[in-house]
Amino acid sequence: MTVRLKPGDALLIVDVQNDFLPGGALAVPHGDQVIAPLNDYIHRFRAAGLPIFASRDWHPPNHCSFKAQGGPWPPHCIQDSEGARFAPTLELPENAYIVSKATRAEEEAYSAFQGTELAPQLRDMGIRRLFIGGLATDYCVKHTVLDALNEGFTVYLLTDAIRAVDLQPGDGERAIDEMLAAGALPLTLSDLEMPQSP
Ligand code: VGL
Ligand code: ZN
Repeated sequence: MTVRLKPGDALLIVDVQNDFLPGGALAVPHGDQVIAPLNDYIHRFRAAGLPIFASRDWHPPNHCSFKAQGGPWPPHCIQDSEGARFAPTLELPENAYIVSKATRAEEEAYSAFQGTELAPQLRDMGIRRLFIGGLATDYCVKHTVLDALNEGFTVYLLTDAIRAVDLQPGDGERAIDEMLAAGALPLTLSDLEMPQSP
């Protein structure tokens, strides 16, 4: 399958933050392997003049998802901490749109759409198709993709630019199955073609 980029397309990079990389507070196994392919996507979208969005997990220190508050996770992606910064080797452009989520202590939000203005912002910009990759396949990527489909966007899942936490073996594969069953379309870099020149 080949897909040609066109106006109305946007790249959405989910949570490629230090705490989700090897050595981070909530390291996703091989999470760093999404960076090189995502940089390739970034370069394609920039060359095509298409917008790039990057979500970030952006928790207060007492967030409900942390073990001290009875949640499942160690503290991670605390607002303004080093661990919450985007991976330094991710080549996000100056004009990338940043979406901060799960910013309130009482509410977990795996999806970049939950509690944010992302959907209206995308609609205002005339975006119809989203190309989604990042971390982690079985949490924030999955929930973001499912919400994007529910919001009516066409979703391409960048299968060469996602990695899973895999708390239970197979979680990542099951998440991919669920996203595809819900209507996401799998895509890798080699499927992508640049816009037709006028
Ligand atoms: C995530 C677990 C906790 C994610 C965020 O970005 O997938 N996972 N918070
Ligand atoms: Zn989190």
